[in-house]
Amino acid sequence: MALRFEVLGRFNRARAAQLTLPHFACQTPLFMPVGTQGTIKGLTTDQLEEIGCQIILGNTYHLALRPTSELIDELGGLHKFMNWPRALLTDSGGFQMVSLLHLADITEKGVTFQSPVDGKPMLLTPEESIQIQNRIGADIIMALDDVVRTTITGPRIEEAMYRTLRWVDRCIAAHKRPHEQNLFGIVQGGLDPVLRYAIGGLAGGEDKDSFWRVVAQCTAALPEDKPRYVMGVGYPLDIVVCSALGADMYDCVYPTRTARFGTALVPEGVLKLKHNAMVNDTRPIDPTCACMVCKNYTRAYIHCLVTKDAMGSQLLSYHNLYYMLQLSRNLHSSIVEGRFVCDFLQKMFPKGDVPE
Ligand code: PRF
Ligand code: ZN
Repeated sequence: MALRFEVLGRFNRARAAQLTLPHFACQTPLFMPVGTQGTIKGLTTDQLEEIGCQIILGNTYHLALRPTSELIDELGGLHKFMNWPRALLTDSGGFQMVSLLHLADITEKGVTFQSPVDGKPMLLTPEESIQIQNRIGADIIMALDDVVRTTITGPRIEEAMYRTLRWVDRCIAAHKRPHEQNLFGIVQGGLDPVLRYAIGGLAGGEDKDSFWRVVAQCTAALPEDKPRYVMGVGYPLDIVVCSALGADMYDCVYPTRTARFGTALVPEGVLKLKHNAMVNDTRPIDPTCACMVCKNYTRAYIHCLVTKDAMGSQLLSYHNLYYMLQLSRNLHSSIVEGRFVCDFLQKMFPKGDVPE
């Protein structure tokens, strides 16, 4: 087995655990920054280690197109190629194709799409997704799933749920490196409580009530001794709530994407650095934050850079990822110490108001 999952503490349904992978022993709840193309936009791998990043997510679809999985394999695998000694996870590619290419067509064989390189039709099968991910060499690889929008209803959701189960068997059969890489299954099922067995396919625009309800239902049904990963989540509040419901792992482009639009994550919510009020504000982004950016730069300086110079989004990405990783660490220690993050909710909702 290429994975060990040890629960170190519990608080009601929340768990704090150590997830030991071939390249790193990670502490959960675990936020995984997204490095689609083999890089977290704007940060070096040294900086990622410095802020305590434990695992990075890469996308099979993007890496397979460029530089190609064959080249990554030839050059010694993704860890070596991107100079990242800690853990990596690759997503299987189906979700990215369906969300990026509206022309993707799903049949029992796999996902057919038009190559963005030459426009030719291409087919990604469960076997091929696993073969590509075996070449890339991440610590965790994901099964190819049939992803449908959570906002649709009817028989298509049931079809996607059963097809994803059939595909996971094909992925298991195709997996050639089970001693070095862990294959994670994904179960689809939309928002229908009858169809739902496990977690995936959420964060697609459904309301929080339905989303949290499905996570609660899934974590109750999933094995206690295995990590539970909610894909594509999320916002700080979602990570806190899902962790309270017993989920362990998350990934999201939000902290780095919102940074590029000039938004910082702070305990009170968000701070818009583009705002005119920042022009002569000499405070750091977050006076309570211990990151390199908050120690060294003012809001006024970042306001001046933001959208004008790449350094603006780099500094904001650094702070935002530090915020998410610090949140994960706080969740871990508060669960172990039996005081589950009341401070997070008090700062985010000082008037006791309820989010949308
Ligand atoms: N499946 C895969 N990747 C994903 C998701 C999914 O359902 C989501 C959630 N919508 C984010 N990333 N394979
Ligand atoms: Zn900071």
